[in-house]
Amino acid sequence: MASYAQAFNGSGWRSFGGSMIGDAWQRTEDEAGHSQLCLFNDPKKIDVALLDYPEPAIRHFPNYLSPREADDLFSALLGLHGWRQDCINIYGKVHPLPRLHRWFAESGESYSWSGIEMRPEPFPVSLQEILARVSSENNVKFNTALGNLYRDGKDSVAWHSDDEPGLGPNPTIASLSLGATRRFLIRKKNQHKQSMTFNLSHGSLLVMSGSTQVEWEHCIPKSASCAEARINLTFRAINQS
Ligand SMILES: O=C(O)CCC(=O)C(=O)O
Repeated sequence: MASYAQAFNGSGWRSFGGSMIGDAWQRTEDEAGHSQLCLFNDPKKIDVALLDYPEPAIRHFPNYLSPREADDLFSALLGLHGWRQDCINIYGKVHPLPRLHRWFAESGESYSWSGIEMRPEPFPVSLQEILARVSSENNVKFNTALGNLYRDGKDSVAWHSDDEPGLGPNPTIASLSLGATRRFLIRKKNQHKQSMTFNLSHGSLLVMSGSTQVEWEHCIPKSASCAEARINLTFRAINQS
């Protein structure tokens, strides 16, 4: 479990007056005086949370799935046919995306970004129970999921926010990780020095809500030491109207 110190060291956060709320909550404050709360010491439930007080913005559940559940889901998804290799056009040059991906949608909701039109496919049986669980636990009716398959550490996703118009103004995104542990970096858009790193391991869930997608951006950098595959699913609630 990443500790409070690991999560916040070097990113400008400091403990604020030692005020504790309940058993394990501690308020922190950045150099600009923004108040946040973080929760630690409960490895079974949650690792660290960054909050726009009083609304949670980022919550990390390192052991969200049991090892067995995570293993089964990982092999079921890895075995699916149809992981797509798409390309993007950057300044007139075509580049293959450094990962494979696919788009699950309950009712044919579409998704397009940077000129890529994702063809919706129904949620496979292996994902239906987890879709219901993540939805009910977060009080959000997730109806789609973007799946990313990182074949090894050469695959990555660049800095971006999940802020497509169909997601609404302050979307909740629930991000489930399977397979190899990869670093997930998140930084304040207008102040890159304010950043955090989460090591997203097999079976973990990271939930971003509130103003996270407006104010922060995230990425998965390449990792020279990673030779294993990883699958990430970001559950999203798309409003089609
Ligand atoms: O792989 C991850 O953990 C992040 C994926 C992501 O940022 C996205 O799908 O928008």
